[in-house]
Amino acid sequence: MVGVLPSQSGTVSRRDYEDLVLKLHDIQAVKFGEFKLKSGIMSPVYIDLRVIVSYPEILLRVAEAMWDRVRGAAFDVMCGVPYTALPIATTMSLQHGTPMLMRRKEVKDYGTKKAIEGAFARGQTCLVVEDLVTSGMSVQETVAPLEAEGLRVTDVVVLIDRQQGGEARLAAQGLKLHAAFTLSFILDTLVAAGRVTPEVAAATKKRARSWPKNAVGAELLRLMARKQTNLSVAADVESADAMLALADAVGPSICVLKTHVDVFDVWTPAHAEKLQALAAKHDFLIFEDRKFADIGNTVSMQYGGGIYRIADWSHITNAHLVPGSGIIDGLKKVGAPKGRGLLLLAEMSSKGTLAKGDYTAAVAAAAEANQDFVMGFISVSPGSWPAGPGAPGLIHMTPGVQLAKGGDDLGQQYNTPDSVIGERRSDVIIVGRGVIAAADPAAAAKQYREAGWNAYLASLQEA
Ligand code: 5BU
Repeated sequence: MVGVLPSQSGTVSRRDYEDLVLKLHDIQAVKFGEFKLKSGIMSPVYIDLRVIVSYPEILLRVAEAMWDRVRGAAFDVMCGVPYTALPIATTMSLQHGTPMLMRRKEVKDYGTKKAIEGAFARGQTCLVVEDLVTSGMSVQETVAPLEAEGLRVTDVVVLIDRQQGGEARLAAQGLKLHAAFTLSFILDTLVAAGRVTPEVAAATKKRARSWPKNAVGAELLRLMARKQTNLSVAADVESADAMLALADAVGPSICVLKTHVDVFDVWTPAHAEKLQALAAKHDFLIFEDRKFADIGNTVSMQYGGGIYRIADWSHITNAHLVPGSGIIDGLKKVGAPKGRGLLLLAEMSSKGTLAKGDYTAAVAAAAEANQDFVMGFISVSPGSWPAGPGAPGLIHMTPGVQLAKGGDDLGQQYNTPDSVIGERRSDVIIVGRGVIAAADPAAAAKQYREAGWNAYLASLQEA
């Protein structure tokens, strides 16, 4: 056995991981090109780890690479997700003496057949072993029957994280994801070895998604997963009181309430307090769409002070990058100590916008360099940015959304939720008049929520 262990110390080095990527590519467990998936969508990457069973040495290395990642996690038993992960879990069990359980794939929750095979006691902790995580949904199908048997599940280990939101989805359920590889790591390794062109790698990374570094960004992804909504309503109504009433009405359907409080006649700290109470009641985040655009020193005063004191109550605000990156520093000085997040305007929905091309690319670079405070973008078509939609942990929020394509007579241009989330690859739809001008805004918000979330789930599965 010793001869095939990845390294003599028993821990797996970066070189070992890179070497294993090349081996997986050799046996065509990971392939690049254009592949048509079940959904009919074309994908530049195809991963099929079932072939690993035919290569015992690679199977052993895979199991060791995954074991290395969960060092430090505490568990009594392990359960592989059927079928591809079963031989991997078995190998880990044999190598390290941790007992294994098996989930029956065919058993739903009827009859007397056992859903979980093996010997275990209620209250034991079970590690879930999976080959690949995309959106995290198949892992959840294994976690549910384990928990129904009284087992605790806190950690999940996978060979490959495709970076399609799985980590966020699992974190929302209190599950920590450990991955031997991210898709980005695999791509970087194959590009370095000359096996994949940088163009194919860039096309693949366009779809990648990882966990946000900014706390508000992370909270937004958790909130979206637990509340099953990617709808933000733009509360552009006539008064602060009307805004509060709207927030209460659409609250159950939204992840973010977007405000323009400078359009109201009156704004007091009491309004801010009431809005915060509604955010807590309905579980949504507040986004004051202030579009800061001055030098760092000025925006820090505008953000923290004045009549509005935006940083005191708004989880999220946004800024143009026209002044240069000093604007991020100025806002961060005020917002970071309060745990806030910033969106940069990379594109706008209005006709003739100058935010495009090189400007958009510069915004993406500034966001990537400031991910502690910048949580994402206001964007319109991130899926068609030449260098991909920005760093994988950044979130895209897109205004100019209605159920029918169109516009208004002042330059606004509308796309549908399907187009914005599916084709243009944004995360959150921002809807103003589509909801607030409807006869029943609460009902309209439900409709937009459903359209947005269905498109979001479909986009996670395509990957
Ligand atoms: P509408 O009623 O859905 O058109 O409202 C859109 C909202 O989004 C409104 O509050 C605008 O100020 C905001 N918006 C936008 O429409 N386009 C942009 O590029 C940006 C913000 Br940034």
